[in-house]
Amino acid sequence: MEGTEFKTRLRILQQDFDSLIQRRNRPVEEFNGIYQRYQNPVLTAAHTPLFWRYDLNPATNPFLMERMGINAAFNSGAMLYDGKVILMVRVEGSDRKSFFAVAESPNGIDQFRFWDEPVIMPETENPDINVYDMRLVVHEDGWIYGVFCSERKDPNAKPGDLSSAVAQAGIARTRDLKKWERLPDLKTASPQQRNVVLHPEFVQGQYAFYTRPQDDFIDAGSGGGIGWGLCKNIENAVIEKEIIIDERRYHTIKEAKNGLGPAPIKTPEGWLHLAHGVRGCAAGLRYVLYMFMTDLLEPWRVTHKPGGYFIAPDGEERIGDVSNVTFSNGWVACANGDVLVYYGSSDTRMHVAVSSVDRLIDYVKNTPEDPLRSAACVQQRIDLIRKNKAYL
Ligand code: M1P
Repeated sequence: MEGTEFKTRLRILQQDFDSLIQRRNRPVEEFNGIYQRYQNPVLTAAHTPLFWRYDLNPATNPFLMERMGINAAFNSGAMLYDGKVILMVRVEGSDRKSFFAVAESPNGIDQFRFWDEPVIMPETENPDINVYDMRLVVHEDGWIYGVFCSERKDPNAKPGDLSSAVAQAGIARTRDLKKWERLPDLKTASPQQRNVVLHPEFVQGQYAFYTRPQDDFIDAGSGGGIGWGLCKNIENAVIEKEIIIDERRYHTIKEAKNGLGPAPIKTPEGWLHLAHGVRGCAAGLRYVLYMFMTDLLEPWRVTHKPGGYFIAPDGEERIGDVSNVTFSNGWVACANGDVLVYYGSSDTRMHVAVSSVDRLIDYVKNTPEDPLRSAACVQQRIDLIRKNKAYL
């Protein structure tokens, strides 16, 4: 390729990239009163900097080829930092390996821009093969923690079985989101753990974790749902006693498995929780988001559990690398009471939905619980219809 052609193509790539980053995001027309979706994903693979993907030296890359592709940018932790909204993004290279990278936005709705370099996450003695789905927590001990899934090949897999894997909760901490200290993985009685979340406050003087015990890498098996356990020492985190606080149920949105999303938001009425529930269907697994509330002083005690899903895949969200998935591991409670809910769709891209603490409290407290039987659901709806008669 001629030098001028190289430069022209690079300029076009740069212009396209800049207009993608600067593109304003607008609310969609529909509004259910609970949260407002936005038109564009806040992050996609195309938001990763060109210099992560292209060798920009005409001498070593005369065809201006994309040398190291990015496949997806999804399932992000979130927090406010230095007056910006920060996403700790699960970025997946075209080689299928995930890694973490920070993207920041001045308003949390658009203009997300990746920091120049991905996170350098130290490994443990037993190196992770894949890391993903970090939950960011500003803990009252003063550290920012990142708890994430660390995946390794199953050492007991039979010869020829190249798929069996072991998932554990990796733990790291930082003061500045740049330099990370890796701590030993969480130890529990369960052979596998995923979707582990650190509670932001000490409970009974100890660190507290939400867990998701599972027998197998994919199947929750005897893992009954979202668990809870305390641990004395975060530098060698061991949960001796794990209880299930939000169980899976037959013929619900969380029949196959569930898992906590981001760390809960503290409100005067209780802790607001966002989680995902999974069910199987002919099209495969379907992941939706749901909410519940726990007691302020006993965060393991569920006080309100609205029935049904909060967010389910919609429109283009339904399609991607792993279709029919909405997954959240990040939200931000803003000073003005807004809550920015970040969710990945179909393991491909990131979206935002905007709600508020007041709306979410109303939602969790006043949405009827799942009565678990069709006839009881009909009765719930008839009660609503008859009450509404007075207003028609
Ligand atoms: O592919 C869907 C999701 O699968 C896993 O979640 P869970 O452990 O609940 O099945 C995670 O790998 C998640 O990243 C992914 O979005």
